[in-house]
Parts: sequence; structure tokens; C-alpha cells
Amino acid sequence: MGHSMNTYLKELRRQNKKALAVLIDPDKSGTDYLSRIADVINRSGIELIFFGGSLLTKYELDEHIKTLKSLTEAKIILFPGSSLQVTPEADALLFLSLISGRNPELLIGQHVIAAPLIRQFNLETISTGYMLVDGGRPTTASYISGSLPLPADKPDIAACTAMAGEMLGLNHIYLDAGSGAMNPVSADMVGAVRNAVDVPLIVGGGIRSVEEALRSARAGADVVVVGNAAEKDPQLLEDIALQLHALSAKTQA
Ligand code: 1GP
Repeated sequence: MGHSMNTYLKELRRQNKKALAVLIDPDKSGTDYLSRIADVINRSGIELIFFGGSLLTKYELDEHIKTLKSLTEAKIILFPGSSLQVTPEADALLFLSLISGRNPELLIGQHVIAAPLIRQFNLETISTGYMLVDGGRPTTASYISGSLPLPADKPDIAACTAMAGEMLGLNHIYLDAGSGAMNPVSADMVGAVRNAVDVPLIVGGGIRSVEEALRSARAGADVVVVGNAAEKDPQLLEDIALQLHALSAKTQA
């Protein structure tokens, strides 16, 4: 198993650089959409694609990933809703334990089922404490996961949860308001988690503007994830990438 994505994320954090990940929902991935989004990704130097979701209505992961790979050099990281979304075609897999919830299936159950496949496929795993945060309305992620999201106005709970995740050896934290969230995770919460742990921090859910993306990054996100807004407005994705990269350059100076 390679470690290149783990190393990449660790270096991002160490050098205080910011990356943008585009979340592609496999259900919305017609070839047209994939080529349009790949164009923007290539034009803007976007580094990462997260691929997956809480619910798949069709299994076409392998074909989609092959298509994407023919269109862009960006790394494709699986963002699986369950053990059904493991494929050797991707560059790595977010091995997510839903530590904000108390559903044993998503804390460890699906992982046991997926582990031998991941080993067989020689797929790089990115061990991640996944925290769903209340984004103002139920999302597919909160419903399908059967878990209570973290209260949006309780940064202390988020900080302690992330701390416990890090102590358990999870070496990334993903704070997610859920795809299509009304409100993104607050800067207060991102900041509290950033102060509580050293590991790379991924933040997403409901980010729809350059300002919101920058707010997360300034508060301590190393990777900002944009899904829905990218589908609606590819230009926005380009603007966010530009500004995040500019922020990286500034923090380098
Ligand atoms: C969801 O963080 C991602 O898991 C992205 O959310 O689709 O709301 O951008 P959006």
C-alpha cells in the first residue's frame, strides 16, 4: 500500500498550504458533467477529487473513475458512504469513522467488511475521524447514517471529539455539515478543532462562496471541500481555487 496521499496531506498541513477538493457525486456524474468539471479542475490546478456519497442509486464507480482519470491528473479519493463503495480504480480511500455519531456500523462495522477488499486492492487508506455537524436541516448524510449530528453552536464538543479521534490514532479529521447543508461549519468550530488537534483538517458541507471557503481555510482547514456549488457554478470553483492558492502563497511568505 502506498502512502503518497497521506504524505501529501501531512505536507500540506506542515507547510500551511491550502487545497481544494471537489466532491463529485457519482449519481450526478454524466460524461458531460465529468468533462466540464475536469476542464475547470485542470484550468485551476485543483488537486483533489472526492468521489462518493451517502447513497448511490446506480453502481458506475469504476467507469466514472476511469473517465475522470483520462481527463485529469487530480488525485481521486473515494469518499465512501459504505463498504459498497470500494474500488481499486481510485488513488486512495478516506477510511472514515463517524466519530460524531454513535452508530457502531459507521464507527467500525463497515470497516471490518471493507478491510480485506482494501487490502486485496492495495488501496491507500486515509484514516479519518469523520464528524457530521448540524447544518440547519437534515442532510442525506445525517439521515442515512442514522446519527445525530454535532450541535453547530458547540465548538467544545467538536474539539473534544476531534481530540479523542486523534488520541485513538485517526490521523485526519473531516468536519462536514453534510452535502447541501444550509449553513457551513462555523469558523468558531473549525478554529476550536484546529487548536485541539495537529492532524490535517478537512472541512466541507454547504460552502457556496469564495468568502465561506476562505473563512474555513483561515480558521484552520487544510482542505476545503466543495460539492453542490461546483455542480451549479463551475466558475465559482475556479474562483475558490484561485483564492485558496493565493492564501497558501501568503502564508508561505
Ligand atoms: C459533503 O463536504 C461535502 O460531504 C460537500 O458538501 O455538496 O454542500 O458542497 P456540498
